[in-house]
Amino acid sequence: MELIQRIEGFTPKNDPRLLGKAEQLRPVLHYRVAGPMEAFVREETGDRPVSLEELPRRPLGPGDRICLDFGTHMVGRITLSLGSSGSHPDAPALFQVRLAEIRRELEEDPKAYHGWVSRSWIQEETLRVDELPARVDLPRRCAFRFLELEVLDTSPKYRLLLQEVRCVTESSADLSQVTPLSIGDGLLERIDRAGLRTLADCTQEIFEDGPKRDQRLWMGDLRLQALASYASFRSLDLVRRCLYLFAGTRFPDGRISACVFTKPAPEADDTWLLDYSLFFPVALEEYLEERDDPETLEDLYPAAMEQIDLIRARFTDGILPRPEDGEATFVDWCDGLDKRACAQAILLYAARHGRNLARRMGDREREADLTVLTERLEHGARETFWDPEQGFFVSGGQISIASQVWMILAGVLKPEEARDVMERSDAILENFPMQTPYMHHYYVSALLQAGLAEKALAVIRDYWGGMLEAGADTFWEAWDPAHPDGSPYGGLIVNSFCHAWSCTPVYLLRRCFSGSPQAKEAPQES
Ligand code: RAM
Repeated sequence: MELIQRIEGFTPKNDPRLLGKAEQLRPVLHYRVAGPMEAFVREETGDRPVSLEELPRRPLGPGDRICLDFGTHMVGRITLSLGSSGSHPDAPALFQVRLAEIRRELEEDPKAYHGWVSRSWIQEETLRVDELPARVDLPRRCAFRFLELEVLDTSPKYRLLLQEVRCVTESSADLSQVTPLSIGDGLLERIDRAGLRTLADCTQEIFEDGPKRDQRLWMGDLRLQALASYASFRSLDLVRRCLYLFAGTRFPDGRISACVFTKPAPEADDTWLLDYSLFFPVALEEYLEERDDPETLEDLYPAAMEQIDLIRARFTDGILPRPEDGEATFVDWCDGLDKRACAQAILLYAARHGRNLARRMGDREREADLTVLTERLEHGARETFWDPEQGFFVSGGQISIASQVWMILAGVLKPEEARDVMERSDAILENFPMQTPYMHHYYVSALLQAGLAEKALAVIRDYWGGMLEAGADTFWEAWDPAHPDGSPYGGLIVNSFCHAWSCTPVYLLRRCFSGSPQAKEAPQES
């Protein structure tokens, strides 16, 4: 499934007042200096360790490669200190630097990538240095754990020396300020720590989806990072800033874009996803549950309501999504998935949050209107998508886990029905397998909502724990254990291995289970 939307002559509608408030909320970045923990040379027979102490004196000539391991995932700017050995350098040093978030990424051949996401995201730089010694700042902020330098050429008269490599890391979340989970369960504690690091590395001047790619504010990602942040770093001003950014630059008809660029200036992308725009009222309501903030409510309430109105206006009779509405819905990177049931459920889910917002605003008329809408949507969902014989929701002839999950989160089923569906969920998992931690988050939430806390916890252990076992320091954008090399983009090399929407065990473990861990309560999904 490719996600490429392009609107000729797209000019977003900007609201300078809202964007001005977003600008005032720009956070301060924290910096820390880090260096490599180990060095090695990649060889066909395996990695050969190289002593870090000896590295500055190790002459590197054409074809030599050296790999540095910084010990964990980091985001920052890298400086190389270079020298030479032999005669005075009589030609520029030509070398390539590759950065990799995981060890596996280094095995990939960048030239072999022909996917639909730009290859320009691959973190490699070819550099030519005329004078040695030199200090070279890599031009871009990097997301990495491994750095590999390969010498392309020096000259017969000299060799290159890699004297020092350091990284100044950047994040607006301070890892040292959050106490890691301590519940006497090693695996869950490790999952929590990797989740915290994932979130911290994505918490920059905005909530980025991934610091390697796309480095951008996406609504679906923001909603989940905000939840995880409430349970950990509590970057509430940053959530607020991001909400103002979404409301401040929109499609000309008022729709909230799926993502917003912030550099050089805020600008809505010409990509629209039905579910993502509906997460705006959801995220606003959740923010207000964390903080009493009448100013933000007043500023952003109109944009929140507009999203619900614009989408119900698209649906047949205001409640039934058309095929094109399903196609405009993201849900997961799952090819061939019919998303109409999800689209309807997510409108219902957003309408329930919208009703809470209306209540906060004291907007009685709107509250009543949304109450009617939720009743109609609930009724419509049962009529159209529920198959009582099979005991599952069916969308376009498909029984997918995504449809069950969203219908349950939207509160369409009675508690005992929801439990029955989710108890049988294993039987349908293979129909349209979930591709991402994003979809798994909602799967776990639906299990919790259905009262199946143990099963929910088992999914966290297996799925996020499986990523740790496969070598994750931070959680990945996409992970299907059955296809560990899979990519939604046509090449693992452009996958993001520190992706915000994957950090939610931080929220789930801290907010939805108590210390033992045992379910305390299901997340407030509606
Ligand atoms: C990708 C990113 C992002 C996600 C969108 C839909 O570009 O992974 O996180 O929200 O897709």
